Amino acid sequence: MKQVYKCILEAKTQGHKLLAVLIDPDKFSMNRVETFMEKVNNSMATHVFVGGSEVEEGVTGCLVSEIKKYTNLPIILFPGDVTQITDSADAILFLSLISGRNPDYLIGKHVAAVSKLRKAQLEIIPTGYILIENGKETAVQRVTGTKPLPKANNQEIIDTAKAGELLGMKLIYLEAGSGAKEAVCQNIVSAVKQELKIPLIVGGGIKNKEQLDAAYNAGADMVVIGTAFEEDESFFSELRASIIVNQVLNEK
Ligand code: 1GP
Repeated sequence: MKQVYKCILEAKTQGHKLLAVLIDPDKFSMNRVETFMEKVNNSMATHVFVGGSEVEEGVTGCLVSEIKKYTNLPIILFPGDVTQITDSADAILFLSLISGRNPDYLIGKHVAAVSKLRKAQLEIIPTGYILIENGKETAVQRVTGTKPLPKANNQEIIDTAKAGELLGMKLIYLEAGSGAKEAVCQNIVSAVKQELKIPLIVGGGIKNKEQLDAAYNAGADMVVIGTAFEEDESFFSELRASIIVNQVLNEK
């Protein structure tokens, strides 16, 4: 059994940056899995996240089983709803939407998930999920009926992340939203990073290597990218090329 959280903690301690490729079952057809995963395996990706805001019941389980045939990377559920829980993954981000004030996403959905989780072998990783304003309405905002935290209010974002850590959450995820116009800005990432002892995930609107590096340099331990890979699979080659350049430079 993969020890997913332990490996994330070890990577953080050693300064190894992690990259999760997000696959949204609602936007992904089953017949793309094999070729897509070949590209994922040949890239710098370290994890696969599976989940979406609105996914038909049963689809996530089938997709995870198919992905598993083609990769050894850990597969982590990033569920928008209880119906997306499937035992075929390795772990689940047990998300609390701590930027919002909808009790369903702070405790209600968690209670509803327990009967499924009790029977599953999934590693459960409690995660404080913080939605940050990015200039347009996101699916998370619409589905959960919550407002994102204003991006200008650094202190509220920092305090929210710290409150999540103090509540015992094991990861904090700063989210601009899928396909966000603007990724979470570097000063927010670095300010939150300075407060936290637990690993920090950053996602939403990251579309190129410069933005990926900017998130890492600001302090993200793991970055999540979905839309950029969905829209242009050549982004994988861009990442592959940069790994090779780094290897060559390191060997000199
Ligand atoms: C969304 O953070 C993830 O929940 C990834 O966002 O699709 O914009 O890469 P993108």
